[in-house]
Amino acid sequence: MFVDKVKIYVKAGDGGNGIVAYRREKYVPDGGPAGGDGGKGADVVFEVDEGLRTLMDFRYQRHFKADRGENGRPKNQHGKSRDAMTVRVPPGTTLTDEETGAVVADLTEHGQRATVVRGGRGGRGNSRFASPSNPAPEIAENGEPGQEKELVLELKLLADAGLVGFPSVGKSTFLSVVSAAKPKIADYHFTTLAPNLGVVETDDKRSFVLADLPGLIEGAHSGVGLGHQFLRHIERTRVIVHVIDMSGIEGRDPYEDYQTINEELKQYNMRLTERPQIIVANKMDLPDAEENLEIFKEMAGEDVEIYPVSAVTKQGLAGVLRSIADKVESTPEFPLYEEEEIDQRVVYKYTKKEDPFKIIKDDDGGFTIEGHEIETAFKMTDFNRHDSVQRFSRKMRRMGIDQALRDLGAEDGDTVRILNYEFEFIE
Ligand SMILES: Nc1nc2c(ncn2[C@@H]2O[C@H](COP(=O)(O)OP(=O)(O)OP(=O)(O)O)[C@@H](O)[C@H]2O)c(=O)[nH]1
Ligand SMILES: [Mg+2]
Repeated sequence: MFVDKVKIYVKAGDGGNGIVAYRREKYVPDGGPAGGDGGKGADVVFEVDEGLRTLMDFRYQRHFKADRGENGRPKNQHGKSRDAMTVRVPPGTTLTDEETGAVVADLTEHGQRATVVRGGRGGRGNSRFASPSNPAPEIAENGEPGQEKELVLELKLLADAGLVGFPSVGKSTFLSVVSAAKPKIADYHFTTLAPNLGVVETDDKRSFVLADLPGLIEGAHSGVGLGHQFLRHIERTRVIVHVIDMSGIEGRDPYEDYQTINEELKQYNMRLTERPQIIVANKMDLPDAEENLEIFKEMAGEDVEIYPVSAVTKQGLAGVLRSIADKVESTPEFPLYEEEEIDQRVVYKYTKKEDPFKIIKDDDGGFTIEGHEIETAFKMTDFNRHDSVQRFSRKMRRMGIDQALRDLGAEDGDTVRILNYEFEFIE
């Protein structure tokens, strides 16, 4: 089965917790703090594996959770950090952040890697909080939560040229006679349900990769027929090979076909119209084809390159293949995304772009506090330790949350909620 679009969830490992511990040594009556830091949680990294051809494996595994860092240990020993979790994808995979729509990475070359979510840092152990005024603090931080994301993975094949056209015009037949590929061929519409790739060699010993795509019909961009979903596979191709049934054997007008398909390409993505296009006038072995070709040439004008062929009798193939190879060589690659569009930095920017916090008045008179920074601080607090709790309340004060609550009318004893926890507001 060919799978070219999936949605998955990735979560980097949380940092390990720091711990509270003290030195207990012979002849040292009251040892100092000695709680180690937690280790860093694992990142999630995507890597291209050229042995993969589709995104099929992701139909069975959609959740990827990386390892949590190890907790700190006594005697100031730090917990172990975790190695990144590697997720393998086929060449041509684009990763998009489902929430923001930002392109996270476009992975095309074997071995290319992208870190998609970062593991949390380890929480600090109590020895890090020692100060002259508090030489034996009862504070340890929990690990920082790992980042998480919903990602859309799309496979956009890496072909040099792509065959487009109405159903049954002979796209698969063409691929089958110019390469070793064995696509299904039949006289009904939508025989091809997923793209096929073939390696073509020209008579002057040049080669390129040609993709055979499912047929398009009018309205494909709005989902008619198989829709335009497969057009994502020609986004990377340098050359569009537009196949037309010049015999008109199905009762359609070849020139209208030509215009309809071009309109669909435009509707899908304006930039497809920038690609050089070669027209394969197919089925020239059938009656009426010659006459239709003359009319077509007149309508299309001089500038349009037309190659009359018959995929069935193999007439005219060498010339069109050479011309495709020429165009593939002379056309620069079309970058799918501008450099600045691929925003690897989203990973780091995440916390900063959010509001510091938001307070919602609940129906029962309580208050809910939301915001990445305060929620992270909350998760990193060990509420079993008095000093840790004190530190958290200082943070709330410093961020201005206490004052904001007061401004909204909070009084002693009111319920305040963060995430799924409740505590009391104390003046
Ligand atoms: N006479 C003649 N018939 C052809 C030629 N090329 C293809 N055909 C026939 O046209 C029909 C459709 O061919 P396909 O190659 O499956 O067409 P397609 O464009 O891949 O169609 P879809 O996959 O449905 O979009 C088959 O019956 C082929 O034998 C040709 O050059 N001459
Ligand atoms: Mg086909």
